[in-house]
Amino acid sequence: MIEVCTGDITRLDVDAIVNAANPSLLGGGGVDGAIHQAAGPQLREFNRGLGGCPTGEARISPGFRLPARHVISTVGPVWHGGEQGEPDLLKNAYRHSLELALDNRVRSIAFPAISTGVYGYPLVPAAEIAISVMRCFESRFDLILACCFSQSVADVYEDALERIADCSE
Ligand code: AR6
Repeated sequence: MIEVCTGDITRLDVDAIVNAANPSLLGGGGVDGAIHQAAGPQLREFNRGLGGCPTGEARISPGFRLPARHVISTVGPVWHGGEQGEPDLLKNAYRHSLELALDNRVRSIAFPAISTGVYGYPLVPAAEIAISVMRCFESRFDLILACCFSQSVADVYEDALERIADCSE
């Protein structure tokens, strides 16, 4: 099942929350800053040992002080106008996060709107990519949550969820 919710992803009691990280995996602003703040300094220490993460890939860490059991960090693309492989990179970020979750027996997972903040990806196409990849994995999870920080973002996701009913890959 895919659901859209509004609020702070760091509060969610799910098997895994996904972080919209940068390639260092050592923290930053936005949702990344909030997750590191809530998980505590052990997340940064743990991630130091992971040696970074290229755009479109994903890495897993324990949740430390978070209610979530795991943090899956992925790196979405920076938006440069759409002609530099951004859609495929964003698709890969979602796909690799979900594959890594399955490898770790995660049954419930929450995603923020990857790349749509500091990285500048336009919200509507980003939400369409998020929902279409989620549709392809839906049957293998109990719950995939699209965790939106504001109601206006949630509205865009709800619309995409209605329009995109199946996995098209
Ligand atoms: N819970 C859920 N969503 C949130 C939260 C939260 N606590 N805080 C922000 N958002 P962004 P990006 C939303 O900028 O575009 C960092 O510095 C936010 O409103 O966090 O992938 C990293 O280190 C937006 O809708 O991520 C990277 O350098 C969405 O999360 C860079 O930002 C994503 O916004 C990554 O940029």
